[in-house]
This record gives sequence, C-alpha cells and structure tokens, in this order.
Amino acid sequence: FTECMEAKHPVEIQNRHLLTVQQDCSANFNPPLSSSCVQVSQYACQRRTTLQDTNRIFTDAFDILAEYFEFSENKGRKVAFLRASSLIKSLPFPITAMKEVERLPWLGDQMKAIIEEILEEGKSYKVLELMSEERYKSFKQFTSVFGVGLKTSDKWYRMGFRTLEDIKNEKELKLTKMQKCGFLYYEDITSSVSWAEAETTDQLIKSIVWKFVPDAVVTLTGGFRRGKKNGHDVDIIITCPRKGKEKNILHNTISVLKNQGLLLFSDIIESTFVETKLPSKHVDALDHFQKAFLILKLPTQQTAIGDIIDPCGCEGRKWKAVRLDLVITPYEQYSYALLGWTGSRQFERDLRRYTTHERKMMLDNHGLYDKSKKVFLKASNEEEIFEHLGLDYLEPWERNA
Ligand code: DCT
Ligand code: MG
Repeated sequence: FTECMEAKHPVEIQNRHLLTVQQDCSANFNPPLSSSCVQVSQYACQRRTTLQDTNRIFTDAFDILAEYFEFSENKGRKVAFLRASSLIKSLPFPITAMKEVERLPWLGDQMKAIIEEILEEGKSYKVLELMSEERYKSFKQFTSVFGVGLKTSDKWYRMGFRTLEDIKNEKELKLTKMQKCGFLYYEDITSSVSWAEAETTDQLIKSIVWKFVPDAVVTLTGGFRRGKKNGHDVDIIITCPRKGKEKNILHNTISVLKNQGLLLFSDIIESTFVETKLPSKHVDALDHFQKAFLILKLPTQQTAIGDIIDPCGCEGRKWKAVRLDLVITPYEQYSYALLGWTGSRQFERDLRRYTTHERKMMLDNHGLYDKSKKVFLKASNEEEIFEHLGLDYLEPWERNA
C-alpha cells in the first residue's frame, strides 16, 4: 500500500492523468531507441501495450512478486507490483540505466531497488529468495490445479500439505468434482493451449452454435484475441442480434459436445444479470452473464486448416484436454462484455479505475453508467465505449497491459 502512495504523488502533481517523462533529446544528435521523450500515463488504458515486452527480465520479476503477495494475501502490494509490471511492459525501449525509470509512475523505492539489482547482477536475489519460500512454492503448485484457488491452497497448507504428491497421497481428502478433473487432466491443462488449438476450438464451437442459431455472433476472446500465441484456456463469447435467441445456446451446445464425446467436464453458471443494476464497484468482480467452465476432449490430429499438431508430445493419443470458457450475453451488453473478456486483467482494472476517477462514471462487463447524467450509455461496438470515455481507441493487441 505504501508503495502505491509513494508512486501516486509525482503523477498527480505533474498532470491529472498523463505524466510526461521528458529526457534531454536536444543534446543527443543521434538518439538511440530508448527513453528519450516517452509519455507514460498512469493508466494502462492510455498506453499501447503490445506483446513485445523488451523488459521481460524486469516484468517477470515483478509478476512473480505480485504472485508472491497474492499468495500471502497482501492485496495492496500485489496490485502495486502488477501496476508497475504493466507500466514497464508498455515501455518502447529496454531499460539500461536507473535514470530511465526515475520519473515513471508506480515505481516505489523497493521496486527501483529490484530494477537496480537486476541491472547490476542480471538477476534479483531478493526475488529468488522469496520464490524459494515454502509457502510460495506450495501455493504455486496447488493453484496450478484447475479448481484450486487461494482458499483451498491456504486450507491445504494449514493442514500441513506442501506438494501435489502430498495431496494425491491423502486418499481421505475431499476434492470437488472440478478439482478431481484438475488432477486427472493435470498435464494437459498445465501445458499451454496453442493458437492452433484455440482456432480448432473456436471452429468447433462455431459449427455447433450456428446449427441452432445461424446468426449467432461467436468471438474468440481473452488472450488469443490480444494476439497471444499461447494461453491457459480458450475464451469464447456468444450473442445473437435477435433478442432472447441467445438464451438456449449454452445448454444446446453443451448437449452436442456431450453427445459427440467431446466433453470431459462442465460447470454451468446461470445468468444473474439484471438490466437495471448499477455497475459493480468491485473491480475484480465476476460478471452476471450465463457462462460455462468446460474441459474439452479436443481432437488433436488435424486442425480445421489442415495443420498436423501434436501439442503435448502425446503421440498415439488423439486428443488433448483443453480448458474452455463460454460466455453468453444479450446483444445490448455484448460490446461491454467483449471489452471485459478481452482483457488483459490489468488493462480492465485500469480502465475501470480511469472511468471512476477521471470520468465519474462506472464501468463493468455489463455497461457504462454516467453518474452525473444518471443514464446507461449504449454502445454497439468497442470503439463507441472508448469514445464515451474520451479515450483513444486501443486495438485488442494493444491491451496486453
Ligand atoms: N476477466 C475479467 N474478470 C474475471 C475473469 C476474467 O475481467 N474475473 C477477463 C480478463 C481477461 C479475460 O476475462 C479472460 O480471462 P483469462 O482467460 O484468465 O485471461 P487471458 O488474458 O485470456 O489469459 P490466458 O492467456 O492465460 O488465458
Ligand atoms: Mg484466456
């Protein structure tokens, strides 16, 4: 928390929401592609963050620290490290000296010390030390299982378990159906989903949905929409321009998957969406749309475009267990839901923070509420949402904050 406070000041003193890092360009006749005249907003929604992270050595360290603080239930410091990491991901130059990060927002003294250590030593002993802590190592293993979050990890840790082997050996331990599947398909699920697998999944779902509802809009979203070549799951969002026609899509699709023998696990969450409800103040809140968390038995021999793929090196086996999230939205909310499900998570956090603090509006996956005019603002695409917010449009691949 102190880290946040520390970093917040210089930003707000200079400009309400845009900090300009001006370094001396005039003295340099042939400026390198580096820190000269870089504009860095404190909000990820005002930065273009592509997948080209030239500072991975630093952002990896910060992401690990964010995870470390998540595991130790220190939300303030988790968010502080995620913000700092996200900010560095947007820099168009590799950091080579401390003076280049001196005036960047969100970087507190502890963070700068880590950057300095990495610049000098090529690694951070502080980060390595925290990573070797027992709690971090155990939580890292536990949370890698589908269906195991912080709560279960904490419970298992308190019970004295330290490794996944410990859990597997304890036959008395009660596991949810989701967690049982998590262990059963552990290798497949923890090996990342490739672009080709995401595409196969997308085409499979489209072919099923379009049989029932030919004008349904089916969009591959999440990290793959942002251009990632790998992901931990496939996220697909579905709607239909004809009001109400989206309602049966989820159950029908899941029935077909089941009948085709392509479904290994499903957890269906029914919609709790109410049109008049104000956007949630809780930034990380899940939305109220109907959705399903699935594990597919994805055929891996041949993709629809004809490439032979062998994702997990599992020759002889003709399928791979792949995690799929399906989200169904009414047409009116689709643009907001798409914006939300495209992510990244940090981009979404900052977009909502920006909306609240700079626009006095409220944003979530269902809509945008203008508090002064007391109205919900309609949007038929993502561009219109950026327009409502007075933001330059960012393409999905520029939202990798
Ligand atoms: N999302 C959200 N709120 C949640 C869960 C998800 O806004 N509680 C959004 C943010 C990203 C998107 O949904 C998809 O979530 P993930 O699949 O977890 O993220 P991803 O960016 O697709 O990452 P990965 O490539 O690992 O799947
Ligand atoms: Mg995803």
